[in-house]
Amino acid sequence: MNYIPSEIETKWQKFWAEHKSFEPSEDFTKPKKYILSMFPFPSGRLHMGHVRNYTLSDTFARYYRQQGFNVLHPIGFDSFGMPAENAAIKNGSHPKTWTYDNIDYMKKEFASLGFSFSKDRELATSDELYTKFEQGFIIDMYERGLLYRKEGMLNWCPHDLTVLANEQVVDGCCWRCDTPIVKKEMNQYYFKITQYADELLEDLKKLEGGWPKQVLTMQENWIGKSNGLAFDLFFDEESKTTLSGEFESFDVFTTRPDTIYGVSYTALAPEHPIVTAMIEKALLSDEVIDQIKAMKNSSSIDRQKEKSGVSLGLNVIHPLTHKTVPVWVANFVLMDYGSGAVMAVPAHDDRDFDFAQKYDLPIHAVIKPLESELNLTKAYTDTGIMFNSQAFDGMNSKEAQAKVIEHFESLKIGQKTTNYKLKDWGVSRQRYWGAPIPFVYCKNCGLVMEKKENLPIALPHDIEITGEGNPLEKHPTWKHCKCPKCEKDAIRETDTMDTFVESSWYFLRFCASPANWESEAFSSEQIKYWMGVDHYIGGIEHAILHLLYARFFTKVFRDLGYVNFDEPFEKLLTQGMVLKDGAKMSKSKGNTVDPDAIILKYGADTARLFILFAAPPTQELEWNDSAVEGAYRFLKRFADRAQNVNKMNTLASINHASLSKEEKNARKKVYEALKRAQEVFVERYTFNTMIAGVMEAMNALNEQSNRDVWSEGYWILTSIMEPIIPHLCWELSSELFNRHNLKEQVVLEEVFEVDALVLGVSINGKNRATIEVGVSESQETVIEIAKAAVEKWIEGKEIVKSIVIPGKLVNLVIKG
Ligand code: ANZ
Ligand code: ZN
Repeated sequence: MNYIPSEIETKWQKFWAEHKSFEPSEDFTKPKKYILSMFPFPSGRLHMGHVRNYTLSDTFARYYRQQGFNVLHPIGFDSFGMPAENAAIKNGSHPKTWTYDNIDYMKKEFASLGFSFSKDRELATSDELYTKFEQGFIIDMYERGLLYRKEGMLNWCPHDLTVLANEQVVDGCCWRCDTPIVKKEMNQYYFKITQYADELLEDLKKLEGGWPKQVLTMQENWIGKSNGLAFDLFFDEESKTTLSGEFESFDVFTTRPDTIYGVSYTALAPEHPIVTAMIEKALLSDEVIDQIKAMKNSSSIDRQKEKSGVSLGLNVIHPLTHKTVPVWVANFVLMDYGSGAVMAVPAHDDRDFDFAQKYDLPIHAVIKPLESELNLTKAYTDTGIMFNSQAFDGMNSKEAQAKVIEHFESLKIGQKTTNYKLKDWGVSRQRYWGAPIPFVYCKNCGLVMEKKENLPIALPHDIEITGEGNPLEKHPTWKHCKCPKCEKDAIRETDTMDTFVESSWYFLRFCASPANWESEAFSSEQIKYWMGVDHYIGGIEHAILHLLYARFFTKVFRDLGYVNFDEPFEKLLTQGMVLKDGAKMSKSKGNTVDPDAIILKYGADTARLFILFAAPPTQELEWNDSAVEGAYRFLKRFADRAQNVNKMNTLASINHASLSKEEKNARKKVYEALKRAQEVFVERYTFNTMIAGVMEAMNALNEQSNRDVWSEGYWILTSIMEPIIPHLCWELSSELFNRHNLKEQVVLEEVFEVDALVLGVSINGKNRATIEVGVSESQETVIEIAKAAVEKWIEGKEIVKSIVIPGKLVNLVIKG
């Protein structure tokens, strides 16, 4: 066959579209696989990272279809978000037009790559139908107390003019535009994800084996559970007077109760209410106030880097020694963790040590190493033996932690406490291109949620996007509405939702079918059958945010009675990056390769083959033009060998025993490749080794010319390769086998049977020769063959003993 990819590929893409070849069945008695790749943002064009991602999921989907599974392999677009608005600002296009034009283009690209997505379930999260169901869930969550509104200090991106979730602040900067964030006091909506903190942590255990370790660790650290002691520190009389009796004490949290006797100062966050009150009451000098303001305004990275602080001139009483301890404000104390105040132990904590050095505060050591001397050129943060700690002296500091907590509890001055780093998820965004939060403010009724029958609360189309402020806020009429409760004039919420809300449940939406697509988000039977996702494939950059939120939504939906399981994604495959010249492909570096150009030049099958052959999925993939050429040449050769093959509808039977050595070897290689393919899909997904197996088998087939062996080999190899190079394999398979081979293949074990063994022959332990003997040969015959092989060494000698070690060697012991 003359290989012309453009012809073959267009032909089969058309065939698949016309025949709706990849729609899953709603026969829920069949075994199923749900194969999902993380859906793309419709940025305009696919990049190679996308191609890799969807080639991987497509390979799984096609493989499981061959195996007889009912396969759901859907695709959608995560289509709300800022880039659509940025494009509007830049070139005046309407965000909706920009988004849906991009979607149309990317869908064509998907088709040109031969991806076997279900067409019926395609969606964009900016579709009004999607918004309608999402807003319904938001209302359910509000009714359950899982969504609330509060005034808080928020991360504000001065460039994008929007609030960011903590997760979207990377090293103190906006995750999108890298502008340092500032703190701003605003009202916003939060999901109570912290209510699920413990379950989100505990259930990571259920994902062991199915998810990469690295991702589990990242999630664990993000949730950040710490056990420790919380207790109150009381001001001394003089300080209470200074504070005019308004504050008696403040609360601190420590994970090192064993260091309690080493406390030499305490520190409050610059935002702490006591500090705020002192500023308001003019209890601090202007100079001190300025210093505190500077701490508040500096970005969170700077606050972690260079320590700064100032004394408040107040003292608290140590709860056990009753000595006075000075109170400071310190930039490294964060208001949104624990209680926003710490007991500082410079001898045993790095940050406290740096701070004490800088401001010349005392350092009291209370723990020393077991064997060496204590050296306080830096903090000693390990465990050790306690001293200067009254009744706890001599104890192991690790063991003392529980004891100190017990002591505090028995005196009723403190308690064991668990803290989480995880914060509630702030979801309000002051942007146009997002799902409106379905609430209304009414003068009579306060905050009122919309009625479900009024959903969706859709976006207005006539909008002016300038890049300043919230376009919905500035729209002349949209926000004016009637109160759903009392029918009087009211104002609509103009905040839209964080786009991570949409991606937190899209995998559930795909379970709906054309039968109920319009009427409900999904049915419980559909969810029961399709979930969990068997293979979820996507980038490691989603290891924390998206996966944590999707897990949270799943647990909430379970508690709302919508789903019947705890975790949505059974197996997670995080693909490596695509590099060129050693660097991640990116527009700014100018090292991208355009998928469309590759398809035009070589065809989609070459692109797919190269991507899967160049590296195992989890590793980085270095783009290599000559390897792309190599993949193309392999396909040409592969197509060319069709001339050696008989047209047939079933696999012909071959008398294996009667074959030549080369013919036997060719069959063995073919079945080895099949075995490997079956292992690769369940175990390590190293498609590169699977392809290598096919290449080896092709070489072995080439070494012989038996047409039956060729035909059988080709039947099997085209079926192994179909998930990777579907266009060529459908073409070959329909030409030669009426597509009968595109189904499960059975490994024929007889081809692995060995009929000759190679044995070493040694004389008095010294290796002298090797022999080949039949597997069923008797011991006596084996010895005779061995003797013949070493004749020149044993001539005229007496053999006193002959030992056969089956499968390995024959040792002859001779005299003289
Ligand atoms: C005294 C102490 C002594 C501490 C010592 C550590 C070592 P994780 O593990 O992250 O939970 N801390 C508490 N609240 C804080 C806040 N709002 N901002 C900054 N730091 C805070 O860490 C808990 C430890 O971090 C606590 O234990 C406290 O310092 C500090 F040798 O208390 B520790
Ligand atoms: Zn009202």
